[in-house]
Amino acid sequence: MPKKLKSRRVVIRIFTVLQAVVMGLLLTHGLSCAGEVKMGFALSMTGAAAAYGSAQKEGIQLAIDEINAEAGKDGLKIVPFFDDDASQPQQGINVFNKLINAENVVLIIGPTLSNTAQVTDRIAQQAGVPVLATSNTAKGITDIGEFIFRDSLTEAVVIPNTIRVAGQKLALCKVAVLYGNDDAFTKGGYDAFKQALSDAKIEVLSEQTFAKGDRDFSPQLTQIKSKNPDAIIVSALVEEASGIVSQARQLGISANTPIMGGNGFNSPSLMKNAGEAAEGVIMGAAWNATSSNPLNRHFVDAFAARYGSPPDQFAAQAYAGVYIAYEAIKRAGSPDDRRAVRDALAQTRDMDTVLGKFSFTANRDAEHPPVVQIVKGAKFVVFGE
Ligand code: 1QQ
Repeated sequence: MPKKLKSRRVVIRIFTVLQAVVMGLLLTHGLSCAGEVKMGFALSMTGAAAAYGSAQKEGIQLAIDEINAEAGKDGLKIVPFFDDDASQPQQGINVFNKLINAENVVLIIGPTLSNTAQVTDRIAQQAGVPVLATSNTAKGITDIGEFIFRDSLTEAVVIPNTIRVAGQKLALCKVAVLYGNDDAFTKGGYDAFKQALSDAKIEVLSEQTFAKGDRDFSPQLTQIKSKNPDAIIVSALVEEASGIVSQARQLGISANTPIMGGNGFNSPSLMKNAGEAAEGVIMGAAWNATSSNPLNRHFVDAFAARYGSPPDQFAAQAYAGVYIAYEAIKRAGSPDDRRAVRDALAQTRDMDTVLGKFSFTANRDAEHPPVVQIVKGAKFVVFGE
C-alpha cells in the first residue's frame, strides 16, 4: 500500500476512536445534546392545588411549543420533564430530587404552592439548581437563597393595593376575616390582609379559621353574619374559597356584603364551583386577560384557540416563566451550566412578557404593577372599570 494512503487510514481510525470516546462521554454524563435544554416542571396536577397546576401546564406547553417551533432545526430547543407534586411537600421533595439528580435539568419551574416551595427550594438551593416559581406568593420564598426566583407578585405587594383600592371604593369601616391556618400561602395572605387593614384603619370584627379539605364553613360564616361586617376578607385556596363563597350566600349573607380574596381566587374554578354566588367577588391579582400589551393579546388568542377556553392568571404567569427562563438560558450561553443560568436570570431587566415589562427585584421577586379584579358575568374584570 502506498505510504500516503496508509497514513490517511491511520488518521481516519484515530478520528473514529475519538468520536466514539466523545459520544460515550456525552451518554455517560447525561449531558443535553447540543441545541437542547432540559427544563423541569414541578406542578400540582392532583390534590388541593390541582386547579392551578393544570392551568400552569397548559400555559407552559403552549410556550414550549411556540419556542421549539421558532427555534427550527438549528436553534436551542426545550426538552421538558413534567412531574406532579400532588400539592404535597413530601411529593415535592421526591420530584425535586428526581429532576435534579436523575433528569439532570438545568432549571426547575414550580412548585405550584408556596407551602411546598418552603421545603423543596432548600434542596435546589443546596444543589445549586435555579428555581423559577410562577405562582408562589407567600413571604420568604426567595429568601431561601440566591438560586430561587419568582415571576409571581407576592401577597405583600398585591394585598395592600387591594385593600387600598377596594377599601376606598366600597367605604369599608369594619370587616370579618376568614383564613386557612395550615398553609404557607393562606397564613401569609392573612398576615398581609391584617397589616393592610390596620394601615387603612379598618376594624376587624371577627377572625375565623379553617383547614385544607374542609367542606362545611357554616359555623364560621354564621358567627361572621351575626357581626354584620361591611365585607368578608378570605385568605384561601380556590377549592375552599368556592365553598365559602357559595355557603355565605346560602346562609343569607347578601351580595351587599362583598367577599374579598387574594391570589388563590384567580382561578375560573371559583365561578365553575360557586356559580352565581361568585358574582361580585373581588380579588387581588397580578394580571388581567384584557391587558392590551401585544404579547398578551397573542397569548390570550393562541391559548383560547388551542384549549377552547380563556387562560387564567396561573396560565399567564407560567407561560411568561418559560420565556423568562429560556431567554436567560440563551444569554447564559451554556444550556448545562446551572450557575451561569442563575446569573443570567438575575440579569433579567425590562423584558417584554405577557405580564408587561418584567424585571426581578434585587431579591429575585417579581416587579410589575398589581391589579384588582371583580367577577362579572362569570369573568374576571378589572375592578372599578
Ligand atoms: C401560593 C399561592 C397559591 C394560591 C397558588 C398556587 O399563591 O401558594 O403561594
